[in-house]
Amino acid sequence: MSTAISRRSFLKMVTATGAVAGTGFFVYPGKEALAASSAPEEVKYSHCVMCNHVPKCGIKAIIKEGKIFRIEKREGYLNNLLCAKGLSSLQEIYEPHRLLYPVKRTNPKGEPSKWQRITWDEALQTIAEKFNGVKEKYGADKVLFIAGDPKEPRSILQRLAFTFGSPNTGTESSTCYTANEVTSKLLYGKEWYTASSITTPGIAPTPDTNCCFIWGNNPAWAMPFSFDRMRNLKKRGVKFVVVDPRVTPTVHSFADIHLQLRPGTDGAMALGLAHMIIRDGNYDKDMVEMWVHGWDEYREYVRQFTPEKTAEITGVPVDRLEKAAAMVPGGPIIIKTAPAFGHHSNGVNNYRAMMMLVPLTGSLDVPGGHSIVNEPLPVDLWEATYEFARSPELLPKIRHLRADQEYFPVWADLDEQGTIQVNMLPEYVRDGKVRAALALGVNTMMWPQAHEYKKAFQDMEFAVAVDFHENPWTHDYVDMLLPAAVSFERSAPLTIYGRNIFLREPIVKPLGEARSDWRICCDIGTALGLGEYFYGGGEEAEEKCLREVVRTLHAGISYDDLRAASPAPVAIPMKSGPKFKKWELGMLRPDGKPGFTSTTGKIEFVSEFLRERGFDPLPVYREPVYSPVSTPEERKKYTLLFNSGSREPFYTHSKGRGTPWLRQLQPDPLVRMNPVDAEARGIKHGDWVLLTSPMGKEIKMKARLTNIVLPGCVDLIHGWVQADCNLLVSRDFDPISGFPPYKEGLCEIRKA
Ligand SMILES: Nc1nc2c(c(=O)[nH]1)N[C@H]1C(S)=C(S)[C@@H](COP(=O)(O)OP(=O)(O)OC[C@H]3O[C@@H](n4cnc5c(=O)[nH]c(N)nc54)[C@H](O)[C@@H]3O)O[C@H]1N2
Ligand SMILES: Nc1nc2c(c(=O)[nH]1)N[C@H]1C(S)=C(S)[C@@H](COP(=O)(O)OP(=O)(O)OC[C@H]3O[C@@H](n4cnc5c(=O)[nH]c(N)nc54)[C@H](O)[C@@H]3O)O[C@H]1N2
Ligand code: SF4
Ligand SMILES: [Mo]
Repeated sequence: MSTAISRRSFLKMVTATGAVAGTGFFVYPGKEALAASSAPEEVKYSHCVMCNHVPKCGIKAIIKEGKIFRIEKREGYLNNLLCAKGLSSLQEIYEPHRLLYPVKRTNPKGEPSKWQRITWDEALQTIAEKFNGVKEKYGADKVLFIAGDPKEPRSILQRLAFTFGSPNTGTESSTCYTANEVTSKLLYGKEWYTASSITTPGIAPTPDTNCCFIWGNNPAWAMPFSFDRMRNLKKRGVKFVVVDPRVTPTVHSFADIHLQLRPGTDGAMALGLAHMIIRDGNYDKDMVEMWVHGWDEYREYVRQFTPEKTAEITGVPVDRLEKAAAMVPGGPIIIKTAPAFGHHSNGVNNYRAMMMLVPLTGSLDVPGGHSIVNEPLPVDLWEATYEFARSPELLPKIRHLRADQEYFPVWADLDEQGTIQVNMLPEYVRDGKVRAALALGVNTMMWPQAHEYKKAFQDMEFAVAVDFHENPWTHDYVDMLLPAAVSFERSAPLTIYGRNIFLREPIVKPLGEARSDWRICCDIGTALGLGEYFYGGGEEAEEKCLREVVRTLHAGISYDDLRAASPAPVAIPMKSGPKFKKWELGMLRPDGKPGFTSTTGKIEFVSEFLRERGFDPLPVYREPVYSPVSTPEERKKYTLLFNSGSREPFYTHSKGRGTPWLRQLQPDPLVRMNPVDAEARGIKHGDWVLLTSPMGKEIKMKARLTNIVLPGCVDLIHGWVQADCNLLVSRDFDPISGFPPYKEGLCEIRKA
């Protein structure tokens, strides 16, 4: 053990100076990471996972002496441009504070951690004793298996949970993608492939697309590769409407019309557009007559959202609303949105109102519209198979033990993949529904009022985290910490572009004693006495798992075929050509009848599923929980509307702050505010300011004065430990999806 600066003091240091320095206990000795520049070069191919996008961007790595020396874009690849984060992934692997060994806590949880290095054998034995102990005393379901933003370990984590007997697996998608999925399932039915493909239209430029809405999405910063593809769409003459309270680079690059609405009023905006489209007869009458359930009730509800009322609620002038509605006729529309759309207390209903515009305008599963995937491969969102995760086989027997059932019955009843809504973790622990956890890549700062989640981990009988680094804001509350291999050191489940399947193999060896998440899960499964499902653990388990993933694709290819083709992909041919309007062809229902898998077999503009569970079945518009309209008293004290967690180009959530290239580009936690609001408060560009909200907490950020944000609005960047914007966000979850209201609320700012 060298003398050291800990990760904690390292973080303080980088906070204070923006510099990276020092070595320490868990610290990778920096110099050894570097190869001699004269050494011979070897080229290997991989994929970037710095922002966990699918499809991932291609990486060409120059290797010398077994170390990555340089990273370049991968020519001839679908996503071949690398953003700043992708280019900096080199620094993530050799970040001087990589965690290299398993460690256990020697002091109480909740205090600054004191860790002791242990062997993998001791770690696995302890985990097995603790988890099996909880299982014997309280039941297997009391152990939670949770993954944060990392997507790749989710299938193996589920296999581990279900085989152990717990239905309680959760992910960060509790704040991210699942609200889209819930919305889509409420409209079209539980069938997952339909739901996921409709909500995420691949912007495949076709001359048939008439108009593209970019709604609550800033691909310029959050999804650079799709930004590029959308530019092609623009070049082909497609018209764009951007719906965003900010004037982002996406607005500058695309918007023929910018609807700069008050945050959180999207539901009213969508209902207002529907009003004008119906008023002008610009809707698909056959579709509505044949395939929409609840049309009369919906049309009656929409009647009240006149242009004038919509303008009053959203703040967008009537003439601009009319211009946007007038763009719709003439062909199918595409609505490009993003998970962040669900970050509202009325998120799902706002979403439903917006997504109903797709069938309303005749844009469902037609050329140039929102297509439903043709001959879907049986892979989950994380590029492994359900069969591998064992969900179809095991989940039906244990799903009644889900911890989220009483809190979010809509989510729980719609979910067939086995991912619970984890945002009530403090309540689950308080109520004894969760007593232990395996946490792969979890960051407590992702939740509103993070201290409650920290306490939840602290109060568990046993919690073990797996990460690249020791992050005190999460790991001070767990009992044990295991070192994870980074993407370049491990295989992926699979990497899939359309029907092209890539095998991503490790390009360098793991540093220290780091292990891949897949192997760690197999090792834990084996230690738990379930070795037959986890190949006995050990170094070869990962490959054996992947062989099983490929086998369960049932696509006529094997793992060896993929390896032989690597780094090129293997293409899975379609049995027949693409089909459209698949519901008419009976392709969406297991019984082969025309229609959808919803309760009524139609597209539910009025949701019977919601009605059965006591919710209003219409896509009702409700004001944000805190807003000038709903809380006028609070508004007097907190005069600014806030939007937290806008993506910025250089970081993914809480990651990357220790990466020198990125930190140089963005050294401080920022709040963007309009110069008008700054001047009224005596704040100058670059001043440190204090932010407060009705939650009673205070954080300190640096002011960036910019016209990107509307006067009266501010925009806070998330993921900074020294300024966690989620302390200002309330836990007023959307009652349907359980999503937090990250993108609405009130706050006040003063000079520090
Ligand atoms: N205020 C506000 N809060 C938000 C949002 C917002 O917009 N506003 N957005 C929400 C959304 S959409 C999301 S997706 C979440 C983000 O969710 P988080 O899960 O908080 O994302 P990260 O900060 O990336 O944290 C991931 C952790 O996993 C570790 N890690 C990364 N890759 C791996 C891996 O492969 N294996 C292992 N074992 N560990 C790994 C990282 O070191 C890090 O500690 O935040 C949510 N929180
Ligand atoms: N660089 C980078 N890229 C990322 C990530 C990252 O952390 N960093 N995270 C990834 C993840 S997990 C996700 S979920 C995606 C998120 O991707 P996006 O959803 O595109 O990201 P955001 O910047 O949170 O939000 C998009 C836009 O929504 C606008 N907005 C805010 N409130 C409202 C509102 O009430 N109504 C409307 N219509 N618009 C509103 C914001 O002004 C912003 O311009 O990004 C992914 N890409
Ligand atoms: S957009 Fe950037 S961070 Fe995301 S996969 Fe591509 S290169 Fe990596
Ligand atoms: Mo996300």
